Parts: sequence; structure tokens; C-alpha cells
Amino acid sequence: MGVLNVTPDSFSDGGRFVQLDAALLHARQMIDDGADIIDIGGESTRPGATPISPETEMQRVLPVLRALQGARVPISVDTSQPALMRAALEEGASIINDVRGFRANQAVEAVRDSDCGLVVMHMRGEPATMQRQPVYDDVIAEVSSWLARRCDELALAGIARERMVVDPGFGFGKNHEHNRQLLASIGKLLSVGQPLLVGVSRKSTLGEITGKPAEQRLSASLAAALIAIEGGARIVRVHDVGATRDAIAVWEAVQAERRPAPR
Ligand code: 9MG
Repeated sequence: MGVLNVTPDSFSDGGRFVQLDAALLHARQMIDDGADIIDIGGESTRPGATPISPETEMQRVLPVLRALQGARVPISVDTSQPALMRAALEEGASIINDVRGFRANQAVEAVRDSDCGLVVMHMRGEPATMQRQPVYDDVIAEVSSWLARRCDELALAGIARERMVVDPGFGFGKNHEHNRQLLASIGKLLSVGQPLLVGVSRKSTLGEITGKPAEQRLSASLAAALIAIEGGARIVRVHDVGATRDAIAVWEAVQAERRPAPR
């Protein structure tokens, strides 16, 4: 999943893709580089970000989505706003990626009667405050049981489980130690019973490990993506699609050699 931020303040490529043409160019490049999904987001959810109005978010996302109609890959829209969810589905989005796990009033109703995929992410708190000393007794068990419960609630509300992908939400109400613990035991989240999506690309936890700023975290992001895939993640949400594709190709080629030869 290639990240297409259309926010002026996104943490790693802030301001570069606010122009429609630049956004489209970037999306097409990610598709050529091998992205299977493009995820368009108009609200920055980086730690400390202030919320924006639903209107601003729509004005940022919808023109890009419209211009990408007919793209050869499914388009995901990263939003927690029910009005944008509805509008995006009308404009042909195939997936809604909600970092708040469809908890907003009317979010479930906005997606229920379509056949879109849902990315159900764990976040403790809100972006503006979520990094103020998050505490867990056991981050893996707590994130995993929250995701399982949320999927049960969505299923009870009438959403087929085949539509749901779960995501532990790296950096969303988790400190660096929590993020390392989650990545180390990522496979345990498969117990939720839904496909797993992981987004660690360029995140501050990688900066904490390497001492590098966001724009120099490519190698760290590739390492983290491969750890996630080795642990069972089916989708990785990344900024650097071509490099991630190459890394995955090497991993897959080696995996094929690990499988027992047919008799
Ligand atoms: C929008 N966004 C930023 N980080 C993310 C992550 O880790 N997962 C998902 N699903 N969305 C994210």
C-alpha cells in the first residue's frame, strides 16, 4: 500500500503533494513501482497534529480520488469522517482506512451497505495527545484483544469479516518500546483471525533506533517491513514502494527455497 499524503503538514513529505498534479504524478509513480493499493489521506494523524474540518479534508482528498478513477489498482481513503467515507465510496474508493477503527458516530453506517474493504486500526487516544505517556501492561495482548473485540462489534453491526483487515497502529498511543514489542511479536496479532496490515514506514521509532530523520529512514523502513512480512503481515503501508517491492521480492525468492520440494 503506497502512501499518498495530501496534507500540507504530513510528517515525512509535508507539503510536497498538496498540488493535484504532483499528487497524481506521485500516485502513478507508486503504481508503476508496484503498489497494489494507493492510500490517500487528507488529515495528518502524526503525533500532536491538530484536527481539521471535514470540509477541508474533503477538499483535499476528493479531487485526487476523482482524478485517480480508472487507476489499475484499488484506491483506499484514509479517513475517520463518515461524510468523506460516503463521498469516497461514491467516487469509487475500494477501501476505507480508519485509524480510529470506525468509532465515529455514523462511521459504521457510512461503510456498511457498500462492499468496500475496511482497515480497522488500533489507536489509544487522539493524535493531538496520544503520545503523552501511553501505558500498557502487555501491549500485544491489549492491542490484539481490542482489535478482536472491534471486529466482533463491526460484524454484529452487519459488516462481513471478509471485508476487514486489522492494524496495530504503530506510534498511535504507543511509545518506542511498545512499538518494538509489537514488531517483535507481530505474528501474535494473527490470532485476531483477520489479515494484518502494518504501517511503520519512516516512523519515529525507526528514527529512535537509527538516529536518522524521516527522510533518511529508507533502510530502516525496509528492515521493518520485512520483519512485519516475515511475521505474517499481508499488507505493508509504505512511502517507498519500489524499494519495498525489491526487498519483498528477495524475501519471497528465499521463502520459495525454504518450502519443501514436492515429491
Ligand atoms: C494514516 N496512517 C498513518 N499511519 C498509519 C498506519 O500505521 N496504519 C494505517 N492503517 N494508517 C495509517
